[in-house]
Amino acid sequence: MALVLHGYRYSVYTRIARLVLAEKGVAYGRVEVDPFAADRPADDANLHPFGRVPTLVHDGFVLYETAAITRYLDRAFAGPHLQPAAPRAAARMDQTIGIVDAYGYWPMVRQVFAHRVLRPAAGRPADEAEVAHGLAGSAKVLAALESLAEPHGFLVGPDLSLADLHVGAMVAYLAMAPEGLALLQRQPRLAAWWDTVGRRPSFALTAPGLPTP
Ligand SMILES: N[C@@H](CCC(=O)N[C@@H](CS)C(=O)NCC(=O)O)C(=O)O
Repeated sequence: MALVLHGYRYSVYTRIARLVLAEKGVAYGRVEVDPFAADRPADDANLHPFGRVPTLVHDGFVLYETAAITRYLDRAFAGPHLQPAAPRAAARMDQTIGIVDAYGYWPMVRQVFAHRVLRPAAGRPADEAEVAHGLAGSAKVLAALESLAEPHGFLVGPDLSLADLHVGAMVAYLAMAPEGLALLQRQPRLAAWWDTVGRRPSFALTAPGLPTP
């Protein structure tokens, strides 16, 4: 059995797939692919027609789009089930993942984290206007998640689900920016959820660190 994840160290979507693999206890290989590199090898680019990461390759089965990858991993491998069976909990999980993909990734990761944390760490210029727009967008997303979150425990019920890992990877990056953490702390359910979920070993195991100048 060959299971290989092609992804990038700092990619939040790659981390989501890695979190799922860690929670399920599945062994896999990794191929490091920088989707932002100008000289990306054609073999890697060919795996993903949109030039993004991650892509999963399982015994010749090639799969891209993180939400598809994580659902596949959950169905194809043993370990804890990360998708609730009840229709409404499953719908909330899908909705929560859809919200952060559609409305959260850009402001939380590409604007706040990239410009407040990643670029300065790498010695690259940051754009304060991007941070400001990102904080406004992130506030809206966190408010929506707060209104949907269960009062205690995990985002969509009593057990860990793909929603916790998908949102958690993005919140982990947002919370590395002081203003991002402050936004999170204004949402009591989400702040309590992150205080528990963010301490799971899978998050420590997949922490990407930061580049140096
Ligand atoms: N819809 C894709 C999004 C993946 C994505 O945007 N990945 C980022 C890294 S976190 C990327 O490859 N960005 C490269 C680029 O924007 O050119 C998924 O769910 O996998």
